[in-house]
Amino acid sequence: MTETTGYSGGGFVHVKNPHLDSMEEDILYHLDLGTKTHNLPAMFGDIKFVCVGGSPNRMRAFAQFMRRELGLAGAGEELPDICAGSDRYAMYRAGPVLSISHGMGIPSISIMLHELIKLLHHAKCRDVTIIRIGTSGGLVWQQVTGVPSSGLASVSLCPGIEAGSVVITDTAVDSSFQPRFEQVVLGEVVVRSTELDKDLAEELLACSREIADFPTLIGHTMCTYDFYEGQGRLDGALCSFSSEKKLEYLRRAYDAGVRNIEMESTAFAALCGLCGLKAAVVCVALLDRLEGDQIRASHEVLWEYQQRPQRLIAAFIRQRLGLG
Ligand code: R2B
Ligand code: URA
Repeated sequence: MTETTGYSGGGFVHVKNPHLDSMEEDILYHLDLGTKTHNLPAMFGDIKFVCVGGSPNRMRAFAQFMRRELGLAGAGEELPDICAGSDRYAMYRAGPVLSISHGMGIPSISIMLHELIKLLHHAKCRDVTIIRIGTSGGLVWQQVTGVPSSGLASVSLCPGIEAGSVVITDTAVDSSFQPRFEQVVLGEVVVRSTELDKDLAEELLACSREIADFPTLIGHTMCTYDFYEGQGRLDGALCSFSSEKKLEYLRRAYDAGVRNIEMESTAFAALCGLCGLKAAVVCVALLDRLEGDQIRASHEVLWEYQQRPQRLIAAFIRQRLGLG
């Protein structure tokens, strides 16, 4: 069974569940919010941008950064965690921007997104843009096929990406490089499209041109169910393949258009697409997976890398709000 992307009338979020209407109360358990306990339209009705990312600390830092970028009162002060009653996810607000953590992997982001999308629906939010800002492993393919100094042989250098580059995803693909997300529902596999909003990706790329100090590109993002074996790493507790097999797989991924690898994009693209949300995925590459598996950069370097998607999204939001 295949499901296709949905578009929202009037800019509202589409929940596609007939049972919700007959529920007297909707408890968003993992967010510690609910339709009876909270006035969701008053709390969230004016949200226009939702940014999601793996780590609670990073999403708090992003909300603080956005408060400064938007010139909001109280910038620099401690921000309250809207989901403080739950220790699963953290949520912060900066004016029209909501910043939420989703943990690692598809099951974790799926639970958060179901509840977040219902929250946006109950709050009657309109014209919301949602962006995942995250980290990833990059694919840089440099194949030397000869000795250049001899003047006889040729060198073919495929354009790749260096660590610290930011990848804006055009299509999220699974570990067979297919643009699909498979969800098991009542024991049956349901296949969902993982297309993302192409215009939004181009708008973000145009924004990135104003931030000159790091490379940004558009490419496919491969989403896996695991960080180690699932991403072809040789350094997990289990590994049954050779270094050559690993490189051959990553090379095939590169040839299929994959420029980075992470663990949430297919589920994110599928859920947001079906519910009519304009969605983008913007991830920094922490390393070049063709050079190694371990993340060796210092904490300072990694921290600066992780700020790159945040800076790009801040520039985009400022521009959308006419502040840029
Ligand atoms: C990127 O980084 C995490 C693994 O280290 C995972 O959540 C992802 O997608
Ligand atoms: N996140 C991933 O999922 N993979 C990497 O290699 C780095 C960050």
